[in-house]
Amino acid sequence: MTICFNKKDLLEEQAIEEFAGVYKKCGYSVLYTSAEKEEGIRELHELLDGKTTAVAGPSGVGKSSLVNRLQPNVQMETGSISRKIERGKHTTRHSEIIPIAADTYIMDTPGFSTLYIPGFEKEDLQNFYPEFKEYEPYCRFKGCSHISEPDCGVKEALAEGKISPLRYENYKLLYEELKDVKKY
Ligand SMILES: Nc1nc2c(ncn2[C@@H]2O[C@H](COP(=O)(O)OP(=O)(O)OP(=O)(O)O)[C@@H](O)[C@H]2O)c(=O)[nH]1
Ligand SMILES: [Mg+2]
Ligand SMILES: [Zn+2]
Repeated sequence: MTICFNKKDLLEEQAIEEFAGVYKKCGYSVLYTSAEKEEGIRELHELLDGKTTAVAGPSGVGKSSLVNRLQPNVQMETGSISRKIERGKHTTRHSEIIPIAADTYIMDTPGFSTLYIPGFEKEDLQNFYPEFKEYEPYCRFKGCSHISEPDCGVKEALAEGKISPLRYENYKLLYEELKDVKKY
């Protein structure tokens, strides 16, 4: 599985490598693009070839801008980032499927601001952190959430630098978000 990070042009070379390293260690491939500077677009085309793919990501990361680079014959609307809230403005309001090559389609989708997927429970989240798996046998409790339980193998691995703090902090953030959804 490959994760595409857009807006490469806004990152320093060192940050690019650090960031890619974190995700590669977790078993993902990483592709950096810049829709603005037209970088990585050919590689992205190759990855998508022969498949139907949906973009997914927060509002304002440049999903529609990438779609426009992949298919110059369409012009999906793009929107600037709000300076005040430092987020996108939810420019794309509906999903649209666009042919970009033979048997190859890309679907532009609205960005999200929280991770709310019907039926997706906070307990499911850790399945998307494959690097936690090998430390789970060291958790005292079965079904440990690795958040506040004592004797947690994942938190021990974190303390020993075996798990990336960036990944763990993201996990915690998303876990809290999914927990809050339940209240409504
Ligand atoms: N610096 C930089 N800016 C970019 C890049 N790609 C897109 N942008 C800018 O980011 C802003 C948001 O781009 P969009 O393509 O509208 O983002 P989106 O992900 O489709 O946003 P939503 O439709 O709201 O989900 C625009 O101002 C783009 O010009 C990039 O590679 N580098
Ligand atoms: Mg968009
Ligand atoms: Zn645990």
